[in-house]
Amino acid sequence: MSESAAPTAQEAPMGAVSDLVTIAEGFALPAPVAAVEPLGRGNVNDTYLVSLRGEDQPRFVLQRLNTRVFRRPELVMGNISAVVRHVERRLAEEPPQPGRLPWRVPQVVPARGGSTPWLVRGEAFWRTLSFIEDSRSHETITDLEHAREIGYGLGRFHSLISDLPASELADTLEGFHITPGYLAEYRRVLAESTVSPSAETEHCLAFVQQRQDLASVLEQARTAGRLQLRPIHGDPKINNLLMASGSVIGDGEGRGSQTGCGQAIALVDLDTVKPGLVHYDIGDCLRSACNRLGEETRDWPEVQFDLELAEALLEGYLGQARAFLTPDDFAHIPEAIRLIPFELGLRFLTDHLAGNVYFKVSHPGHNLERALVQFQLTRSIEAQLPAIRAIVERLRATEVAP
Ligand code: GN1
Ligand code: MG
Repeated sequence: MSESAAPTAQEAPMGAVSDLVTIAEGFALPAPVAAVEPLGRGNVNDTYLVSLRGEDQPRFVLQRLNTRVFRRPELVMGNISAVVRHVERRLAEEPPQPGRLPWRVPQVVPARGGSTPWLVRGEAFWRTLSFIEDSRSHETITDLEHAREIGYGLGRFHSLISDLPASELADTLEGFHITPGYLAEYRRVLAESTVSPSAETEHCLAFVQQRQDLASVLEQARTAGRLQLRPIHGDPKINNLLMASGSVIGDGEGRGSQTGCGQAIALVDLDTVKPGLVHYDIGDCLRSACNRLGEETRDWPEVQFDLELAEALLEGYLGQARAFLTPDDFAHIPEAIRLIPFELGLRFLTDHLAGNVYFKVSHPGHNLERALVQFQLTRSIEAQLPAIRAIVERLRATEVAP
């Protein structure tokens, strides 16, 4: 994928609120729309929360897909529908997990009177999904239990899609998470960049220079047949894992027993579901959750990879996922933990050098700051790599209670 090839700098400005209401009403919602307001902090798509008129109506998530990134948005919708169908079938077949709230899946809402689950208005591609009520998401990690739940959530999702053949999903974002491709793109953009050099850019350029040989570690293992393509989420960062905000778990006899508050109950933002390596997801989840300052901090010199959080997260993950991981999968987890923050830093840096054409930015230098955060995180991971390897090895050898 060429992230910086797009000619225009930013998303077109948001539509007026009345336009958004009209667009939302183009979907088969159960009641008239009361309000549409911005939701979350996506770096690529525009996302809104839709409330309906009347008591106790469910809410919905309206999104405008960025079609400069997702060039075939109808294939994105096809992948989402395939995964939702598959996961629902699996959930219907399996017994409830004791002590756990049910896993939840967003529903795709069809367009009113149409045969598609999307609407095209001018150049814009819109779609609507159900909102997962009684949940909350976090921009930064709270504690070890939160980390364990994030790991559980990713493992649960991977486990539920582990028997969906990757060949049933379209490649909706060619080159996504293929680090050598991002490196080639970086070199191309750097050669043409007119961004004035600064101490920070020089620091980043040197950082990449020293690590370019690491870029192909996962792709080489895949080409050699040691790692296999599977369906993956593609973007399991901390704020895409939803935690229950106070529900009660039933005891099966109509009585509520224990509170499930804080349990992971859904993994949302399914746009990047496609064939890939589970390692992309593992690396992305850890780089996002084990940096206590979060990926948007400006205090990049203070960024660290927190080993304790990583251990708890991996423990939660393996409690669900160990059954379908091979010895080669385990062996590549530490490298993935190092590679994915490096890759994201490279993507942010490239976008900075290209003039911010891919990720939304709120101020000049925003992508450079984000790159510095990811590179500092990579440096911290590198310094702790022997300990990370020891944790993965210990968890591989120990059966962890799910
Ligand atoms: C983008 O827009 P959002 O936040 O869902 C990006 C991810 C990055 C992430 C970093 C399609 O995701 O790959 O990890 O920003 N998504 C795409 O915050 O490029
Ligand atoms: Mg996303």
